[in-house]
Parts: sequence; structure tokens; C-alpha cells
Amino acid sequence: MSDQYKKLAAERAADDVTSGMRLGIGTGSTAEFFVHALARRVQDGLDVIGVPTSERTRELASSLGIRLTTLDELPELDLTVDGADELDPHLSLIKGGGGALLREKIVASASANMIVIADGSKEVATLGRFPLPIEVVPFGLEATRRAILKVFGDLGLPLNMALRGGSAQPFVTDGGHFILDAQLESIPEVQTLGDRLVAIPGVVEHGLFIELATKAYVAGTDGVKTVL
Ligand code: ABF
Repeated sequence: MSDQYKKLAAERAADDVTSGMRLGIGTGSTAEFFVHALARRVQDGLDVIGVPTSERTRELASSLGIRLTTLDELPELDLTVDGADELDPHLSLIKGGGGALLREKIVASASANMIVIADGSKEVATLGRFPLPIEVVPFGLEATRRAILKVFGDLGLPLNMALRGGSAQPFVTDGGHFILDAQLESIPEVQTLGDRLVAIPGVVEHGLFIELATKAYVAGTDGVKTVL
């Protein structure tokens, strides 16, 4: 069922794309529906160029005939379309469940607009039910982990965090980093937490996307809802 809603939201976003646009193309199963919908429009003559947010998206989009480049070649984008793990009513997001949060955030930040596509299960009143991914440098992992837990303690958040993939075989991101997933339950002060996390030297980025999304299409039993 949720696949059907992901597809609906993705197709609505593809309808917003116009010829000449420089696009950021997201990662994840919802973004993959977008890539397929975009590819159909490209076959019908839509002329766009895209910057993918992951190697996975690059392979899919290129196999479907979407013209691609890099952010270095095209450092300013018109629109990024991407999924999310959670979104709140202010369009703050948790992203990174798929492990591509760093490139996703760099691409979203380089875009004038960002549309989030999601099924209704991703909508929450307050972010935090989904574990917050924090991308960290492998060097000094334990020291960084402790610094992050200190921030959680200062902010009264649960001290519950795990290395993605486990210590024997950690998950490695496209950038060669590790991910710590923090189960925080509820994050009342997203901006404060985000600011404190990026101030830790071993933290590369975190999955809180604040004031980046400009619109969301959320699909459910009542059809596709627009959140602005
Ligand atoms: C990307 O894919 C990520 O930021 C997010 O973690 C994930 C959402 O995946 P899906 O669309 O498969 O639910 O957008």
C-alpha cells in the first residue's frame, strides 16, 4: 500500500518539473519512483539535467536515459526532489535512513527549491520517532560518540545510539564515513540539536534537514496533500 502512495507523491512531483530545469535527484524507494516518472517525461521530450544524490540513483537514472552531471559541473540547481524518513508540519525532516544524507544535504542546499515526496506514514507532529542518523568520521569514533552523547545529555534526550551495521562490519557511506543512529523518541528543539551536533569535529553531518524543504507532497487514502 505504501508503495502505491510513494508512487503517487513521486508522480505529482514529476509533474512540477519543467524543461530547462537543473534537478537534484534524491535517493530511496520514493525517489526511485520519481526517477521512473521523470524518465517517462524525458522520453516524451522533457529536457532536464540532473545531479544524483547517490551512486545508486546515478546508476538508475542513467540507465533510464536521464541526462546527468555532477554538482561540481552544475553547482546551482533549480529543484531537488527527494524522499524523507520523517517530516513535521514545518517541513523539517529526518533523512539518512538510506545512508545518503551528506550528499542529499549538499544537493538540497545547492537548490533553490526542494520538494519532499512521502507516503502519509512519514508525517509526524514532532520529529524523533525515526532514529536520527549522524554521519561521523571513522577516526576517533569513540571520542565522537561520547561527545554526541554529552549533547544528548545536556538537552535531556535519551542516550541511545548504535553504529549502523555493528562494530564488526560498519555501514560505510558514499563519502567513506560511518553512521550512528540515535533513538531520540522526540526532538523538541531541532535547530539547537542540529547546531550542537555539527559543532563536534568528528561529526560530518546529521539527518535533520531544517528550512531546506519548500514543499512536500504526502500521499495517503485521501490522495496527494500539498504541505507548504
Ligand atoms: C532518502 O531515502 C533518505 O534520506 C531517506 O532516508 C530515505 C527514504 O526512503 P524511502 O523513500 O525508501 O522511504 O530520501
